[in-house]
Amino acid sequence: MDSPRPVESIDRPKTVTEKDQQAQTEMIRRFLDQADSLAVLTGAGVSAESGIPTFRDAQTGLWAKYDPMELATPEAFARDPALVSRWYDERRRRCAECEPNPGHLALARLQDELEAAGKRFTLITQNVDRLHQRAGSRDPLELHGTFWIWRCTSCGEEREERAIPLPEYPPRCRCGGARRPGVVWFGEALSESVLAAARRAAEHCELFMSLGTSSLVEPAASLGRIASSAGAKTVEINPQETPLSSRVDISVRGATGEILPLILPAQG
Ligand code: BV8
Ligand code: ZN
Repeated sequence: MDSPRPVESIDRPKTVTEKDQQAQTEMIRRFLDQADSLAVLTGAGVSAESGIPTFRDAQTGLWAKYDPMELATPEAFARDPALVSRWYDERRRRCAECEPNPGHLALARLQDELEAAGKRFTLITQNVDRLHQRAGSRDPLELHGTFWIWRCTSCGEEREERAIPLPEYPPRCRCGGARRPGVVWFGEALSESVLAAARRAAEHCELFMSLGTSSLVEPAASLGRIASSAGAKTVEINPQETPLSSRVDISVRGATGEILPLILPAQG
């Protein structure tokens, strides 16, 4: 099993000094104290320090010759349901061997602290690995679904599939239909109710944090723009610059597993 990448291996521009970062985390903590509602959008970068490759990372081994953007489509599943379900099974196996990292745990604690203080907290995730739930986060909005739920392409029956490895590729429903992962593929519409709830949270929050996402995938990436246009304070944490970086109030060049524990109120 690939061990989780040490944080220092994450390529981080050298320009940001520790002092800058300290000033940024103090300012984020002030934003948190002042805000009565927080909406957080997470992307694959939040799971990176658990050892789960992001969509931007080169794929390895058997999957090196495939482009995730190609595999994560209804066309790919229609063309080769066995290959695509094998790809998801490989990702599920790797995920089952990984643990939530300090970034996931900090977000779960942040939700506890804010909700205990009567504040509103909404976690919106693009990730399909459910590491947020394993870290203790409650009721995340899963914009892109999850590969722990599989749905029959014939009768539509949905059920949690925890068997690793899957019994066959693709797994079969009782009705004989092929089951597909319960994720939203490129070219597929997101759940209207989940997207509406995420948009509402972005519109009404006083503080919006965009964490570990390249801000390239729509309509998830529009949430940061909605929040900043609605007047929320906005924060981004990412070792790399993204299309959102120039729009946010604070853009921290750092790893979420490193930075998020620093913005939590001191353990009291
Ligand atoms: C749709 C599930 C319409 C599958 C995924 C405009 C409007 C609407 C749609 C589009 C549009 N323009 C283009 C589109 C089409 C498309 C799209 O956005 N394409 C992009 C690529 C241009 N969007 C869609 O198809 C969406 N559907 O709009 O449908 C419609 C309406 C009606 C009827 C029919 C159709 C559906 C998109 C959902 C796709 N499914 N996931 C699966 O996982 O297998 S998205 C997939 O990509 C993952 O969820 C992943 O999260 C996401 C990639 O984004 P990130 O999470 O940001 O991950 P990424 O790898 O990109 O970046 C990682 C970041 O982490 C990096 O910035 C890196 O620097 C950073 N990082 C690394 N380490 C760390 C870190 N950060 C912090 N700490 C670290 N340690
Ligand atoms: Zn069925």
